Amino acid sequence: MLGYMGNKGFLTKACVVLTVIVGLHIILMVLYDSDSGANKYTKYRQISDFVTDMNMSVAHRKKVLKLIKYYSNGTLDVDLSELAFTNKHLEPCPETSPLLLGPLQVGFANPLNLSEVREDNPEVNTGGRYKPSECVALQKVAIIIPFRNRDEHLKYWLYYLHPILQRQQLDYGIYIIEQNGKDTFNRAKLLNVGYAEAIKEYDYDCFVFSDVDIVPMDDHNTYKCFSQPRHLSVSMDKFGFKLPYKNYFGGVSAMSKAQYLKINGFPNNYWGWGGEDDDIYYRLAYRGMTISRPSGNIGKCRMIRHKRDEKNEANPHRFKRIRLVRKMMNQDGIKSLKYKVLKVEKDQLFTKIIVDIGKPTKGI
Ligand code: UD2
Ligand code: MN
Repeated sequence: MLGYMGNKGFLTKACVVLTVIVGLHIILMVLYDSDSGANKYTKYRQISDFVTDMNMSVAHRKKVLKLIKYYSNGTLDVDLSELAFTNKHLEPCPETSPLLLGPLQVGFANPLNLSEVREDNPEVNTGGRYKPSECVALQKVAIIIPFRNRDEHLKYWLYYLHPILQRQQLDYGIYIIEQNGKDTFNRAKLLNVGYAEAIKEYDYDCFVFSDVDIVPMDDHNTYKCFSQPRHLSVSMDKFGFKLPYKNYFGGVSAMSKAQYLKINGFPNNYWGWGGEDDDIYYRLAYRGMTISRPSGNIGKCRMIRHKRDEKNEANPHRFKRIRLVRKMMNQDGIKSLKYKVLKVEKDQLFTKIIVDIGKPTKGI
């Protein structure tokens, strides 16, 4: 790890030094060629093209251009943002991001201000979208959060998760799926809506489904997909940092598009608290998949303490429904999903989609 970093650091430095020398040479040629009639922008453009030809990453190119601008002593007074930076020379990101920090301090005592969270994450774009500028992300991940009336929890989630996801070098987008109205809450149906809406917007290949109140305590717990469906919230504070039972799949999970479609998505008819996470587990098991998990240490998470929400009382039908998974999973899922989008709100930190998902029919 260290050896690799050291070597890369040396090469980067050598490359910057070489480029700056050549760059300065060009600047001198351009600046002293007063007959050329070229304006400052054209001069800068020429240098920019030259740097592109050097086969550099965008981040690296930006650094070199800044240096050239600095050494030109203000004579090249052009805003860097005016220049188009293309991604054409980027390498794929490494399997493990070199930006990870390891164990993190997570607490929920200090009140948060969303505008500060926005300022702290200047590289996150409208809709909560980000992709690394230093390399091509290995996965395009939609993060889907079922939501109603949990604004305080959402602030903490955004505060902690945006920096983590950026360090994980993911190409990601955040989707808050808000159930409209006051009928009984339906977590799994909201997750299906999140999937359906996210794929309309971008070619996502991985979907992370997360409660709004869970924050990972180690950034090595990457919010991406694996060859088997992934359960990420494996050791939670509320369960004494243990898995509560072997087949537990609640909290935070990740599935590739193929894994999700293989189980016909999630059930739409679990109204109220409980059971839907076990239904999803059985869908996966019945389709021959196994659960992938990080180690208990890497998979540590905190859940913000809360009371059971109104209109999310324990679902009395959950035990009966669980016994019917094998039969129901073909009829009920993403293929039979019906809902109506009422409003889409684009914040810098997230896309919020307010939906009408109906209400439970009698006997369900
Ligand atoms: C557990 C599971 C959760 C789910 C649930 C049963 C853990 C850590 N999580 O969560 O994945 O299986 O049991 O349904 O064990 N929500 C709202 N507004 C509401 C109600 C719920 O936004 O009024 C959302 C929110 O994202 C919340 C999630 O639904 O985090 C799960 O609800 P919960 O936090 O009340 O349930 P909990 O903690 O028992
Ligand atoms: Mn919770």
